[in-house]
Amino acid sequence: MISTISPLLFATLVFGHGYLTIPSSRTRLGFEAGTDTCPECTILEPVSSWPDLDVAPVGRSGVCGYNARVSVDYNYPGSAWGTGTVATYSPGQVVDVQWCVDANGDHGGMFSYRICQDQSIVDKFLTPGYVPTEAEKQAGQDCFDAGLLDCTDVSGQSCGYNPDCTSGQACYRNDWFTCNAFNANDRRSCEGVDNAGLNSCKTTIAGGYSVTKKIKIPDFTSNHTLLQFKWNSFQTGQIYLSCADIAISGGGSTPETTLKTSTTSVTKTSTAAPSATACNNAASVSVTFNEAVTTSFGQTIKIVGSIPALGSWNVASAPALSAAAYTSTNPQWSTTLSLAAGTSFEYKFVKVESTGAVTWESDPNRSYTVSSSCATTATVGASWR
Ligand SMILES: *[C@@H]1O[C@H](CO)[C@@H](O)[C@H](O)[C@H]1NC(C)=O
Ligand SMILES: *[C@@H]1O[C@H](CO)[C@@H](O)[C@H](O)[C@H]1NC(C)=O
Ligand SMILES: [Cu+2]
Repeated sequence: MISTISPLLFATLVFGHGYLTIPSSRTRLGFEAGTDTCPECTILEPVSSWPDLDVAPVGRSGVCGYNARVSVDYNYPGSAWGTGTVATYSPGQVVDVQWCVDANGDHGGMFSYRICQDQSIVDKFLTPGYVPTEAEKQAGQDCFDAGLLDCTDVSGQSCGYNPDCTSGQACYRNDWFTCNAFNANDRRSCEGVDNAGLNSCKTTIAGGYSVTKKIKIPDFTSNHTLLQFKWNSFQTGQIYLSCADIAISGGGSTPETTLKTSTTSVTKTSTAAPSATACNNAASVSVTFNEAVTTSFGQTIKIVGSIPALGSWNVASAPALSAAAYTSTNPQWSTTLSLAAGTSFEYKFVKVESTGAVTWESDPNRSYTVSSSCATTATVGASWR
């Protein structure tokens, strides 16, 4: 059904979001110091955030996040964060960690915590006044990716699969933490994970809901290292990154602990990539493009871009999206296209009036690379801009 809805509702798809609160992230400290006026707005976008959770380069967002709204780079110490640590843990300790999702920007998806065990890499993010290069930021992220703190490392913690992810997709894994179904009627998305009350944590747009989990600190010590939080949005092409300065000290590691750790990491490899060795690379991928855009009767949304399947920048030959799933609360246009694995292209969504008049999205062009892994489906979530 197509209907006109208020611009306010559209804004809810654009603003909102989340950040690490416990331990206090650099973002939280920046907010508390008044340097940052929207801690939940530290966003890596637009990127492919779903279903391949770790494919998006971190760019200038780095491992700790870049808040473009206030031009704050959290990848090096500032006056209010990064020169000291906010928590001290011990190796193997199980600790509570918490992040905060804004009531208007709860995009569902999955989240994770990581620790990079290479001190020389982490040190790049601890030096006051030194701005890591994008290459160093990416090298940092690669190290954090290798240091995923699995949900399943904590005995007794329940670790599920995301209801918006299907078996065979790259997101189908329970070592990450998951939000509830994006469109669930009850306990939806990330706010539904704990069902915490509104304003159980602080955001600036519509109030926050806290999401608390347990992680197991790895068998590793450092006087100053970083705990990274990463949330991949299901609904939008957005990833939220923050980090906290922590110390891990004490607790000698026994031979048993070492043995257990190596066993765990073998298990972890097979959990993290369940089908990596059991598939042939897909020749083509069914890529679903979901565009959140408010339209009125007679308007059509198309996707036009640099490859023939997207009309080679010619709107007349570009595929139209379907409004079959459009509702006033979720104004979603969607299409699924079969695209050759590995293809890279640029594109935009356009709004076409019944008169034929075309409105283009604002610059820059969006870009996408079709995965060339086992996945045969992918979803790109976007909002009109
Ligand atoms: C941490 O600091 C203490 C005291 O300065 C020092 O003795 C120790 O070697 C440091 N540990 C590491 C892992 O750097
Ligand atoms: C987007 O792509 C078109 C076609 O290649 C190009 O003409 C245009 O300059 C691009 N826009 C930006 C902002 O790069
Ligand atoms: Cu958002």
